Amino acid sequence: MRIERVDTRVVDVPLATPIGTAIHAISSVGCVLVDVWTTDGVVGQGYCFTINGERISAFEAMVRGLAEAHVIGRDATETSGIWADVWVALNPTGHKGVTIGAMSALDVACWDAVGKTLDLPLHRIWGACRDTIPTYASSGLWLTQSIDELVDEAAGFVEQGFRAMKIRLGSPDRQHDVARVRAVRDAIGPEVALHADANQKFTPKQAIRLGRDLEAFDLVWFEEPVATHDRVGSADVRRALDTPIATGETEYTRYGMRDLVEARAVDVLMPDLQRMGGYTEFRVGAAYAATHDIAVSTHIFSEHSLALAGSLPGCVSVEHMDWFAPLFVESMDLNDAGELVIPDRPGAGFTFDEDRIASMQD
Ligand code: SMN
Ligand code: MG
Repeated sequence: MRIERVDTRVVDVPLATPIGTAIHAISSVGCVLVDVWTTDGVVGQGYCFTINGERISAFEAMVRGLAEAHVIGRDATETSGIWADVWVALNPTGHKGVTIGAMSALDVACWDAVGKTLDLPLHRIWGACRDTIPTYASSGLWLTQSIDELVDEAAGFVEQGFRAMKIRLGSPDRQHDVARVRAVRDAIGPEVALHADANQKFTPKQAIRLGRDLEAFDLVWFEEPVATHDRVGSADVRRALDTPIATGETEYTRYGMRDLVEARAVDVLMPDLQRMGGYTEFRVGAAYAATHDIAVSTHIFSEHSLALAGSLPGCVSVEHMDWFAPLFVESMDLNDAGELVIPDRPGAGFTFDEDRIASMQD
């Protein structure tokens, strides 16, 4: 399965409605789609993205540069070797941001080609551990919504079959965040799990005060309470609260995971497929987390994270974000227990929907 060609294209996928967090205003996700073609005619697919497509051409250029120097001409099974070579080559440029995001798209595409060639789902190649994984509805309960809208949306998630969901925090007035969480908790009742995400909005003191006010609402976790670089602050918040702290989506590679764990800043690690650098490095980060008995929950990239969840015993949930669904022919399958089914299809289990993508490029 020698790789003979790598194609890239950029597509802007609009969100159903513009949304906001404490630090984002998002109306679309601009994606670089990567097709890795092997000499057997198999295509492996991956992507990376930026919010609103900002500076996405830099990612496409980085994918092309890495593909030409390190991927084309090699066997698709050489994922670890490609990763190691790219790591060395990127030393002068850096191991965060555009470089690692581009590497991620290529690594996922190579793995997808391997699975499709062998006609096996990736979680089976890596060693399967489950058929389904808990999830939570994450495409909603934004900071920009009124309390009435939050309550309606939360009820809608329960109607769709979700048994868990995530609300965003970060209102200028602490009591407003408390009122928002109370309204959603009242709407869904005690049996449905509720996560909360502050997107790094708070100082440690602010996060502790809010976190104490929110202890009564039995949150699954308080996510990114403080700036991602403030690992000591995150550890302070974690020590002060009973509610578990989830963080890690803004960190890069195994070393970002290590820094959070060593600082005792995290209860649930949330590696992001793009910022980890793809499946190969995500699995290294997850193995490191396992040596500390730290749970892992995947950050966005819902479709492509299912193969990871199906092979990582320490994975406790996959975030259900619908942003990228229009890219794929196949849909994520939510079962009657409100869990996502790990697809038993070859490779990552998802293929680009060419007609839909063409219509989005018009
Ligand atoms: C999030 C990430 C990226 C964009 C918007 C919101 C959020 C999450 O932190 O964890 O879903
Ligand atoms: Mg988050």
